[in-house]
Amino acid sequence: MGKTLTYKILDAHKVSEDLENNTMSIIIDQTLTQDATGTMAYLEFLSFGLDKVKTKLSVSYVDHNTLQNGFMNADDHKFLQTVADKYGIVYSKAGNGICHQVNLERFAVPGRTILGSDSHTPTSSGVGAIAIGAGGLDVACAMAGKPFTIVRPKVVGVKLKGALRDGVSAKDIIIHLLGIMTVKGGVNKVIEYYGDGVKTLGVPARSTICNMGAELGATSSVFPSDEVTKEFLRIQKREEDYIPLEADLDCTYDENIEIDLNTLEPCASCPNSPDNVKNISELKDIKVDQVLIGSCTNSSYYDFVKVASILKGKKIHKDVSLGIAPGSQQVLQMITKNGILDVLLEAGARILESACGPCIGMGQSPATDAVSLRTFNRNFYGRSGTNSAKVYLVSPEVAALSAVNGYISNPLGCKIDPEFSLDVDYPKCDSLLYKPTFKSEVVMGPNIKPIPKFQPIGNHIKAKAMITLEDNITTDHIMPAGAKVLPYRSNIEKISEFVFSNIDPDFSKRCLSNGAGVIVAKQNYGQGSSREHAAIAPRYLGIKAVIASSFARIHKKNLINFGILPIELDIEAELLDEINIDWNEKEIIVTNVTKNKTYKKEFDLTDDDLFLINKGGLLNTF
Ligand code: MIC
Ligand code: SF4
Repeated sequence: MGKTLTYKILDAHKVSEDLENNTMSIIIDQTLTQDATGTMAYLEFLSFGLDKVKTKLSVSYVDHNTLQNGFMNADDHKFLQTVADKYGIVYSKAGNGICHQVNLERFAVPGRTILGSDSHTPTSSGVGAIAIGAGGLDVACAMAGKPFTIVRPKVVGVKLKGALRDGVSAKDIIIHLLGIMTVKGGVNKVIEYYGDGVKTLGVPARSTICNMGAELGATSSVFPSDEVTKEFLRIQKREEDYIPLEADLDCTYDENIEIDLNTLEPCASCPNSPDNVKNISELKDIKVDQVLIGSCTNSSYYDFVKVASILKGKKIHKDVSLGIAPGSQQVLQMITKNGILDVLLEAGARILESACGPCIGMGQSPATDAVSLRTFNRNFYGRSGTNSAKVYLVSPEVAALSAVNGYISNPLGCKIDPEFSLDVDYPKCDSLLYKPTFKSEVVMGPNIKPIPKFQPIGNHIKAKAMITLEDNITTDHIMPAGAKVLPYRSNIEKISEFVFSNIDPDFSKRCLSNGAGVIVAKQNYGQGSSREHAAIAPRYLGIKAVIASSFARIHKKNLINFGILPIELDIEAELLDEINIDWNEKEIIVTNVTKNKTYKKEFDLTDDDLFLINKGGLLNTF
């Protein structure tokens, strides 16, 4: 029987597998980090005592904390630059662009495995790689040459049929898929695209789709590497990286979904979840206050060609603020040369830095109760910096047309203006990329604190429920980001003050005054970001276990990496109920002492996970 593309790549990188636990370990060819998760990842890497990274390529990007309001972020950048230079890592300076956009342009190679300390790392899978998001510690281990272990993924075959109509975009494909699969539908799966519709999508469009596979909770997504990929690599002046790759025709998928591109409608993810999907035609007439175009999902040259085609000769509505963040220096240069920047400026756009910016709450927070249309990938509660804002995730076409009209508008039929050709020169633009010289000494500013040491949690835990939560709690709920909190990413003691602060401002004080605590939640706990701070900071506050009906993949691994026991159970609990947990490698017994209820389950983590929890986390194993 033929193989899926997913398993062609995974099997070519497999170093071992554990059939009993249904896991496989793969060697990682390339890594990427960004600054908000990178400082921890490199502190962890430094603790291994190696003299250089062991990967084919590792790149350290600065794109998240670029707002330098005080010394902290600038100190982090300096630390990252000096570590990169000393240990053999390419450094992408602030201003060079969003990690995933630059990685796609300059470094992603078909057939390779890429591990990144950012959940949207699968953006690079648009060229036919298997790119996976992970916590910083897992990426540090990959840089040290250690294999990365995943649950053997199920492969979902998504057959794309036909071609998109004018005004319908790759973003609509993935939003539509989110409506079908939901934000937990992709956990421990790879979403593999095939069918005659694939060849109608350029690499940037494919990457938009792979990018938001993260919102499905998927391990990765993948497109074949074909003539379209070859052309993309040629215009990026690295044709030599091309190899053709596709699934065998007789392969079978674990799940099958078919999407008819010919009939797909422009759609949106409505507040506050990417899987709250409606067609634009159902939303028309909603007044819009803010429109933002950019982020690692939609900030390619191709996206701005579509935006400029709609904005050409028009002015944005007087009640709308339109912010535009080109994804990279390359994109910025291209829109400057091709007249697109003029069109945007004449329409009334505000040009933002080539960085994550408002996507991670770094500026541009909307007004109270405002409607904000964003071409981004996440509209979780509070992420924009304004809790009452209503954030809709849309395509660049919907965003541009709505900015002109002042209300949500359907771009069906909007064509690309031939003035803005896609057949242009793609400048190499590596002026903010630095190859390592192995000469620097590591510089560590005063805000960069050592990672706290944690003791093992022990097999008999007496604790209290420090918070009880619903389904789909995101890492933005657990460990908020934004301009106020992000500067403390290298300082666990300080950042722990902000755990759950958007939904329960007393959480951290309550934890510290109670000693041991547990978190009780429902389905898909920890969806979203790879930030390991959402595990380390609660652990610092005394959280020993999280009891949830189910977990998101990256977060579950982060909990284990820092010695917190993830228990998959649906239990009844209220705030401050006394919870006892007795566990060993065979079973877990959870007792809600206050409610006099006991729950039992088999121990279902792997031997490796058990080892890490018994040790008090991965860092204690070195
Ligand atoms: C995000 O989009 O939430 C982030 C910020 O890029 C995170 C990483 C982080 O929290 O630093 C991610 O997606 O992993
Ligand atoms: Fe940056 Fe937003 Fe992409 Fe995260 S989702 S990497 S914050 S642009």
